[in-house]
Amino acid sequence: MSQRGKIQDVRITPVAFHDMPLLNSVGVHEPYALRSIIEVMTEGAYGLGETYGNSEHLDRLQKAAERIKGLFIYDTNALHRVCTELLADDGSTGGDGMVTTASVVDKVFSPFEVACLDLQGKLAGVPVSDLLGGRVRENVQYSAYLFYKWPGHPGEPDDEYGEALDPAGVVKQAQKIIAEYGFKAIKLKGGVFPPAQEVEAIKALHEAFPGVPLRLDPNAVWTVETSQWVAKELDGILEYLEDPAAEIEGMAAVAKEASMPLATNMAVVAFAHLPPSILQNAVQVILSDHHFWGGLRRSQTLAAICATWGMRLSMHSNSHLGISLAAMTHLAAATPNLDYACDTHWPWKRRDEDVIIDGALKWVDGGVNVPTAPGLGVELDRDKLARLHQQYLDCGLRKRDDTTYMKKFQPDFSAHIPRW
Ligand code: GKR
Ligand code: MG
Repeated sequence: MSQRGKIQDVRITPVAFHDMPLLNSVGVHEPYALRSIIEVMTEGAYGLGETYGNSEHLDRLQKAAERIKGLFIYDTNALHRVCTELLADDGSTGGDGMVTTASVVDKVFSPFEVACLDLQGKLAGVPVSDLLGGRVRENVQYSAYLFYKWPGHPGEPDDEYGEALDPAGVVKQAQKIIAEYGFKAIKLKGGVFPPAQEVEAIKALHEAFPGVPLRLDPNAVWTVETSQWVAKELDGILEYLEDPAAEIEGMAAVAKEASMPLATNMAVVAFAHLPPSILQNAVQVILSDHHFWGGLRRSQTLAAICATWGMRLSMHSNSHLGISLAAMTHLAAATPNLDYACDTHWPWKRRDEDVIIDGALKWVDGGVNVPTAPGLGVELDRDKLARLHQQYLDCGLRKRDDTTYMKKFQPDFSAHIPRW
């Protein structure tokens, strides 16, 4: 092991950025989304990582940060080992308000691995995509990720996207988002209205955007029977149906009848879930996400498993900032079979709110050009970081809780599954 690249310090800064009232099966997004920004320091250089910002996760990150000092940025195996030891007695799945739960170790390890790869790239003068095997594409395509939404947060003026609560509103949202970014695939977050209404929304999108691949994701709120009905209704229209029913067993039952592939970021979210899912042919597309699959290299291991077992690969997203977008883009650029348009929540954040210096990530034709500068290719803007950290301190949110926020306005709301 090289003696160069010893981790001298680790800094973790929680930040908050404005979010829009996006509806989903568990409620509605709060006015702010939380993230943690990780800096790993060595030899006068720093590497960046970005991950969830809820306090429970932040606490684990801080504990891990203390333990990884003195390790080498090249020895990510040691890093993973330290996270495993640290979290040995942690039985939680680290879900905390999100619809996806996964391995806590992989979640904690991920941003440190990304930061180490950023540093490795910076010190070697090569982009992270080179460290991951080299770019197989110069531009990583993303999908137009549509949400049913309120016009603005209650009590606040309408936001730039306005209301989308019916098929016409969803089509209008798609037109706006596609006009701005040029996306060539569309995903609708469902699980909000009765399934027949969401089926109508997809049919309206199909009519408005003929030939554009479409996906629907109700986050597992439907029964197996309802999922099978939706699959039949949308035969020949959906590119894939994402998490219609809950758990591997539910997905396997739907898959037996559905004509389109089923995708998941809920039933299979950790390596341990792969064998039972493969045995039952429960899902045909895994939505990878380096934030919970254990970083970029473990996501490539997942890609290899998918290739071996004939599953395809797409990418899941949660509300995120530019460091995550850079990491997602390098990963997809260097992973040949990650070839569906990836999900991103990017359009839902304010353009001027981020922690990186403007201009490094270029949106072209529905995708992001893969940065070619060393490392992730993005640099921290310390003024912006300070601003978003202050916003974190001021906003008072310490975890994501879409359900409680929803209940403030609709007291009878229930996040019970299955709902339809
Ligand atoms: O942002 O509301 C949301 C989504 O529902 C998100 O939490 C999910 O994790 O994007 C996600 C998904 O594909 O399930
Ligand atoms: Mg999903």
